[in-house]
Amino acid sequence: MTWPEIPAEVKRLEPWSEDEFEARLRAMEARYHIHHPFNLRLNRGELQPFQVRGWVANRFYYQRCIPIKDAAIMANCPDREVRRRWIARIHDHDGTGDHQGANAGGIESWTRLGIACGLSREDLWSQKHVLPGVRFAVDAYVNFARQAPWQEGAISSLTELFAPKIHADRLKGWPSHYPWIEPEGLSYFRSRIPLASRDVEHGLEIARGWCRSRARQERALQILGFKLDILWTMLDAIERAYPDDLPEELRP
Ligand code: AHQ
Repeated sequence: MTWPEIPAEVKRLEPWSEDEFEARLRAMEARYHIHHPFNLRLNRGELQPFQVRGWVANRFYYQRCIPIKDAAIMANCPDREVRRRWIARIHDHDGTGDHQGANAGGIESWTRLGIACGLSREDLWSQKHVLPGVRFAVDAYVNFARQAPWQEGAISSLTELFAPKIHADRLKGWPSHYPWIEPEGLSYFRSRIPLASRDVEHGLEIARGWCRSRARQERALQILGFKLDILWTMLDAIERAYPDDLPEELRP
């Protein structure tokens, strides 16, 4: 990653207090993809079924790459206590035990969301609908996690500071906006809210421990901005690929 240079005079400044540092991370909410025009239309019920299906099929690529990203962070992490907590993220997505029902994991829940929207399992797992811009953004996230210090990889997951609201918006609006979606397809969003809060707690702990200097605090803001750009760029690609007047034969 070629980060913008942090000026030497900034690096020399005293670090922000922990509260100030966290407030600056949270202030980046303005760049969260909840504010993206495509997401605004999605959560206002203004999209046609094919546009929702396009979003679900592309976001599936992000979801199935999350445990790969988390495994990359773990592979870089020598701290057993951190790994003992971080591995929960992999189980949340890949499932545990018999991998059936409630143990099937978030990727399976997202598959069920796709089927509830009228896509097939093969539509999702074949990656046939994955757009270049979505693939490049998601792969940039996975490759960042592989190459960065594990603490920086952990910090990049802190976009979930802002995630509970976006899931709540879907649960509140979609049943009336999109009655054609089987209601049980929304269970992923319901399951994610407590998990996001748990993960953010751990991510903030790691960020506080790692970012003891102003330079590292500034880098943390750059990392969070990078991940916010990944989420935003995915919606840019999806919005452009699925205009309202997309010819019928090209619609997912
Ligand atoms: O479903 C999401 C998820 O499992 C994760 C993991 C986390 C990470 O490790 O980066 N981020 C994340 C997010 C999920 N859903 C997104 C959404 O809008 O549904 C939000 C996204 C995030 O905020 O990073």
